[in-house]
Amino acid sequence: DIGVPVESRLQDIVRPLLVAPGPADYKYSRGYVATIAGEMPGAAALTAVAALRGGAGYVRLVAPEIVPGVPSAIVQGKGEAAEVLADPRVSAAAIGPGLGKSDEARALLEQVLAADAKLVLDADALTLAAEAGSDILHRARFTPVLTPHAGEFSRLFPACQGSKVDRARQAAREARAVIVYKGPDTVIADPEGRAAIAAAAPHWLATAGTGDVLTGVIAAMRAWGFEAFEAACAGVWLHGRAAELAGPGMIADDLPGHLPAAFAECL
Ligand code: NPW
Ligand code: AMP
Ligand code: MG
Repeated sequence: DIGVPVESRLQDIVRPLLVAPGPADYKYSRGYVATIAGEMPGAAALTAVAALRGGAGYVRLVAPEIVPGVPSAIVQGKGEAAEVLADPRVSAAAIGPGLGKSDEARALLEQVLAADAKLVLDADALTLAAEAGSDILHRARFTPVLTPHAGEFSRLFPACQGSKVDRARQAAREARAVIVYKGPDTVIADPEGRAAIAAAAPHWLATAGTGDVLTGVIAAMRAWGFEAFEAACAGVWLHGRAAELAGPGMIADDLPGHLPAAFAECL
């Protein structure tokens, strides 16, 4: 009924889009990302570093006070989320990794859904949206990107049926969002019925925190100016390629450091 063929040559979608910064660029012009994390400093750090390595020129991180290993990101306390999101230079916002499911987390999600920014929603933000009813996602001002793993997908879209591609497409229409349904066969689907499959990522991506890295990379692509579907495709490809370059035995902390080499292959 949707009639658009599944595009599995992800690299063909991604390669023409990735360009190096030019002489007129400066940190704010390259994309300003706000990442909103609540409780877990590790996840917050992974998302923020990944947004920077994904090419964002500026990352502001709303997080618990102590965040390890992200000197390039500007860290602010949770009470300052509204102020950060109101900054007109913020072009994309990521929420979910390390957010937690407290009342405070729910309030942060509401603030992000009201923001004038391109959104990437993952992890606990998806679980909170499932509790609130997925219609809450319709509040987003621009087509959001949602990056559920299988557990998060079934919480948010319990009624979707059929193959993984079918379920991703149904979810995209229902949520009016681009869905990145993760796993060894990640499916990226948009509300118009386009879909792409990334089935070549190495299985050693199955380790704690790799999803948090993907969220940051896609947020960087959104901040750069990619449309939601293209940002998701680019993020998934770069993430998988970085994992290949990192090799077996990698941990999520290693992944952002391999993004520049993955990028360089596209230029
Ligand atoms: P089961 O029990 O395996 O059958 P949750 P989460 C189910 C942060 N992190 N992959 C699974 O079912 C995240 O950002 C922080 C995974 C289980 O019942 C979040 O904020 C890190 N799960 C928070 O932790 C590094 C699958 O779903 C449930 C599944 C919780 O995120 C790690 C798990 O989902 C982590 O990223 C699949 N393919 N299929 C840090 N360093 O700070 C089914 N499930 O409970 O939302 O937990 O994904 O760990
Ligand atoms: P999360 O569960 O949110 O931490 O995300 C895990 C990341 O690793 C996602 O990008 C998944 O697509 C990827 N991933 C998980 N398991 C595998 C696997 N067996 N093979 C390839 N990629 C995987
Ligand atoms: Mg996750």
